[in-house]
Amino acid sequence: MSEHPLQTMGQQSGRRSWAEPWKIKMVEPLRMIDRAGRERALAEAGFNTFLLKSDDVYIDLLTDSGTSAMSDRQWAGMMTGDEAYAGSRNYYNLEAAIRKHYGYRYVVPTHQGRGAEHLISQVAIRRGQYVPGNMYFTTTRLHQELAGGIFVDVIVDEAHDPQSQAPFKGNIDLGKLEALIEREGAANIAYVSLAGTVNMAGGQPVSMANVKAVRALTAQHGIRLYLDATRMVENAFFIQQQEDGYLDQPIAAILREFCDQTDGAWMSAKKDSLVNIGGWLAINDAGLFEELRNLVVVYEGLHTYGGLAGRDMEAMAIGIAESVQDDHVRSRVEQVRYLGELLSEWQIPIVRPIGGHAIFLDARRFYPQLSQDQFPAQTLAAELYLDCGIRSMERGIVSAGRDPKTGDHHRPKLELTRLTIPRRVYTQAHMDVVAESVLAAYQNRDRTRGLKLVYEPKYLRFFQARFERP
Ligand code: P61
Repeated sequence: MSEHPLQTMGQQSGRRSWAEPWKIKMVEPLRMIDRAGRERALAEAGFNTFLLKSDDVYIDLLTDSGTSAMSDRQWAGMMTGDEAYAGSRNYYNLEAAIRKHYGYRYVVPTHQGRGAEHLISQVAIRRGQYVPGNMYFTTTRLHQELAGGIFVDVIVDEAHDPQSQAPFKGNIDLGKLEALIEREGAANIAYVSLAGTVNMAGGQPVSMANVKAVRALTAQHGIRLYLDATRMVENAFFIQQQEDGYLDQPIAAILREFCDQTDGAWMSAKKDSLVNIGGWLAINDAGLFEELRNLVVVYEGLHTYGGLAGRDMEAMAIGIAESVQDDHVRSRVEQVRYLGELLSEWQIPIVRPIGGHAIFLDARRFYPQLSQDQFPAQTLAAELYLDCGIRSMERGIVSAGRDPKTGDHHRPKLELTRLTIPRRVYTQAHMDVVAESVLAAYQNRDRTRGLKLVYEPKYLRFFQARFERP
């Protein structure tokens, strides 16, 4: 502990500070509109942060998807785009990067993650089959259901408890998975859908021990194991920091070891891979690849571009290599932790442990006076925007949608508002401003009223739903 009253971030935690492994070469101005303007913008957006114009947003924490800052090398790579319709050199660079860092043999590019989810769901699910997974993700589950699959949540119970301190809350509960296999029979399981980290649980990681155990169980029953690798690099960081025997292993090696347990993966490269657009699907089975290659031309584009420009594939290939650098991952996840520790210190209810890509405010504990039908997480997102123009995302009852059979709301235990941190975009000063805004909303919590849903689209309703103040 230093004897000086003003302390750096590191000193406050009794350690040396870290810093981002880059400096800023180009900037984009930010603007905060005034309170009256924010009131007007929010009402016009139906109290839905997805419907705000980004020009009306000051600090945009809606998502970490496609919002990263690319490096000078990625921008330079864009200039080497080979915009041939077929066989672009950038495709082969992308294929090599995925083979090297994720380890799968066959690669199908797609325009983004859900394009890949669509293809794998269509090819690997027969109508009526079960798809066990470690918590739902909105687009993943929808594509599984559209293909006739029935999603079953087999994540550990701790994942649904925002206060549980378990270090690997993304883990699959082997007992739940085994019970499902016994009850329904291995032939009625399409595949196991494993995501690392688990977005809806708060960016929580899966341990290496867990993926190995899941691998052993699925192999025993001849069931395939597919990975949503969207934030697997961040997952690898948590394994390095928290799981026995990994502290001296590089992120890149941990990532490979994890992926090697699985039969294939899909990816929204808009997250870990530091690009503004792109995705892929990669597998080891030649027969399945043949089917996927046939299908990708129907929905995305030829199998050597999958809906992407050559330059986008080049930026992705370079982004993959940058994304597995230890100093990059560390500063990324530690920035998220910095914000989370500030809020925790101030007794503001957030999901613990702090996850990889975002801070998830626990809206149930924030607004105990509101029932889930008054949309506490949506309300909190609205309040944060009103306070100083910060855009966050509802991850509660609105995001969970309705049961396709009964038409009732899914009622998730987790009613959360996500402050998602883009990669390489905001500074520690921005995090301080965000923390103070959350504190202001918290201090005003008793006076906050809920919302009423007035318009609801059929699919992925949270994107376009509209609300009013009752
Ligand atoms: C996000 F509100 N995530 O977190 P695509 N898997 C996983 C994701 O996180 C993911 C996709 C697949 C987004 C964007 C988004 O309900 C929403 O490239 C773990 O977005 O198609 C995307 O990848 C899909 C926001 C998606 C949402 C769905 O912000």
